[in-house]
Amino acid sequence: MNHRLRIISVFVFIAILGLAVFSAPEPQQATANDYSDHFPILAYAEIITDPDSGEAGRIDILRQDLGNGQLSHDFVYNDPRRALFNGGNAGVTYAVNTGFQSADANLNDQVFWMYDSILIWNAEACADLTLSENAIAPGTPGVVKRFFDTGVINLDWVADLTQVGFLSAADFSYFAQNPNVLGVTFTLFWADANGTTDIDNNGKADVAFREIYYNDQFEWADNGLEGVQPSGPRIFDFPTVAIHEAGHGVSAAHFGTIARQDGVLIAHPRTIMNAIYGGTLRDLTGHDHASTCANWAQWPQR
Ligand SMILES: [Ca+2]
Ligand SMILES: [Ca+2]
Repeated sequence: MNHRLRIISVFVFIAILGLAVFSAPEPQQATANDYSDHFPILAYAEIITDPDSGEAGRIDILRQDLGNGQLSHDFVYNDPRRALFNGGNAGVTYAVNTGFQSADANLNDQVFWMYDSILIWNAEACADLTLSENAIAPGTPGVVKRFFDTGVINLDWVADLTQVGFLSAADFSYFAQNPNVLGVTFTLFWADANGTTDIDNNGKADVAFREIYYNDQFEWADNGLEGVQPSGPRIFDFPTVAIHEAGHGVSAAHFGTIARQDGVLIAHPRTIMNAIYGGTLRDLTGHDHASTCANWAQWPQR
């Protein structure tokens, strides 16, 4: 059954940013296990936008995401390149940066939700994801944030997936350039002189790390308030967006058919990973279970 959705925002999967700033060193005599000339490139930004922005084409996108619910890029188990940065963990590590919090009045425990949005995926009984936490110094600027500031990708991230937190457009030029973006998950790939790598030969580009940011220009809540208020700004449910973005963080892709019916966008089936935001949804649905199980139940034997 279709579910009518009060449309607040639209997820848009945008393509390559192509922002590699490293020049690869001179090719060397490489062995099968020599990844010393590999470097990270910023490859994808998966964003959620405010449809009231009137951005051309955004609201009227009709799409079908009916694949296996998995992104075309993923972490490599026991990746020696990631191990250099995540403490030597063969699996996937995460970090929650508590230094960039929003002061929005209806956002009571944003740190809890930054954790919970990751752990809800980790809790899937079918999956062997087994995320583990790495500490990050509160207020450490994100790698992508610094990239937008300086044009350099610093080789100093501490986890494979980091909830960086809230930034304003004034603090994050990405949001200044895209003022309608509510939240974004950046994915960086490993590359070498020949381009994106796939060292485990699973047909998926190898992920170096991911970072999630939220736009504090908007009004957020986690206390049940959301939508168009009688007066004042519109309010967006933070847990809903955080769980969706964390889904991208563990390689979940958009899923479901998005259509316009009698002037109203509908999504079918309703899932956390729908390409549109249709109001508060804080539980994984059957499809979300299925897609993450299909991906991670095989970990690390993919
Ligand atoms: Ca791969
Ligand atoms: Ca705000």
